[in-house]
Amino acid sequence: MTKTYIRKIIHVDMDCFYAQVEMLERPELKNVPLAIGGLPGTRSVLCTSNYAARKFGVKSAMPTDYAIRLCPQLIVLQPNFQKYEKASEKIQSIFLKYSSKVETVSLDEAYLDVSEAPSAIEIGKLIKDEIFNKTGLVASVGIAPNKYLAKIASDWKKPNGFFVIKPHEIESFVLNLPVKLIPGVGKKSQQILENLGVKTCLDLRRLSPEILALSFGKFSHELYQYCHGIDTREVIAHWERKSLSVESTFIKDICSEEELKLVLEDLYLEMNERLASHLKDEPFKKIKKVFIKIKYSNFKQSTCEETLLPFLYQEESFSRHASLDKFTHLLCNTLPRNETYCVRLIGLGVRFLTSDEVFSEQLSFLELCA
Ligand code: TTP
Ligand code: MG
Repeated sequence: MTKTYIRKIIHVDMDCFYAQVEMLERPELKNVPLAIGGLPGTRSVLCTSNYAARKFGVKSAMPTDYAIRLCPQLIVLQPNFQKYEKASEKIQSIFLKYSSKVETVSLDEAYLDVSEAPSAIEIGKLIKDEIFNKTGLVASVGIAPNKYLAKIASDWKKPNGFFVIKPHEIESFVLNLPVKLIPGVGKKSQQILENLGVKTCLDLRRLSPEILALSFGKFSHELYQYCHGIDTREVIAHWERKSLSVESTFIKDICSEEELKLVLEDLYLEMNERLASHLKDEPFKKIKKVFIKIKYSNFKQSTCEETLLPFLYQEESFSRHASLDKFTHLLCNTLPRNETYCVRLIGLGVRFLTSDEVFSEQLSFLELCA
């Protein structure tokens, strides 16, 4: 008789990460509503908020000014990414002690495949404790036989959560699961499902495959699998940064090209600093594209990008291959001609050559030499 192979996946997600890092440094902020993001009066949005602020409805991506209307006593701090990256590095190094298969999703979130270990629950507890003992930060941990359920599990009892979905519990857990928690089900899909009378995975299972395919096309296959608790995605041990960008939302819309060019100059300097800091540990990363993003006062967005001959970042090579002039040119190409406009946000960024692309680049070079 063959034994079915059941995976053991742990998902770790730090609680209100940026806010927690700040609260650790300034304990007086611990029990007051706190948010991290752009300052009031600047039309920026929040990155996150602590749980005291969430009681007022204050959450990520909310405009700061709106958040303050909901919670007038809200304290807003500007983000300090270096601090969060430092905390994240400590957490990542803890993960690597417990599994070589760690997929970093973002600064505060990772999947670990611990299928070979006798007890995923024991490892989950050890990780949670070690994160707290070494950093003073609290994580929520979810454990399940696949990635999608492990992620739902880590969110299930947040903050300071620890929740396990064992293989034999999947069926009963999934039946009552609201479909809005399925990965990839956003506002649009939710609306379609609601129109079809679907709220839970059980409702979803009752839909005919034809209706599912008609309403969701290719996504219907994943939906079918998720509502049956199935997710075959592997934990991919290496995460790579594919792009890096900086942006600025203006206090007042800018309606002139000359003014935008001045802002671009500042952003270009910031971009250079961020690249230097990010790439000091990855000096072999090559830049392959540059892009500009513009958001107009009516919230419409346009982007324009240019492909470059891939080059290694250095301050000198950057100013040569991805000069301020190049970005200015992209900006002028993106702005509408013969039309008035007002811009609320401008961003600029680079895309990196991925390791797959580096590999095929090397392969074609070897073929050329053969
Ligand atoms: P999340 O893990 O989504 O949020 P969180 O850690 O703040 O809160 P939770 O307890 O619900 O996990 O994101 C991690 C960090 O990423 C968050 O602290 C700030 C940043 N972030 C943004 O900058 N913008 C966003 O829209 C979101 C969702 C997160
Ligand atoms: Mg988090």
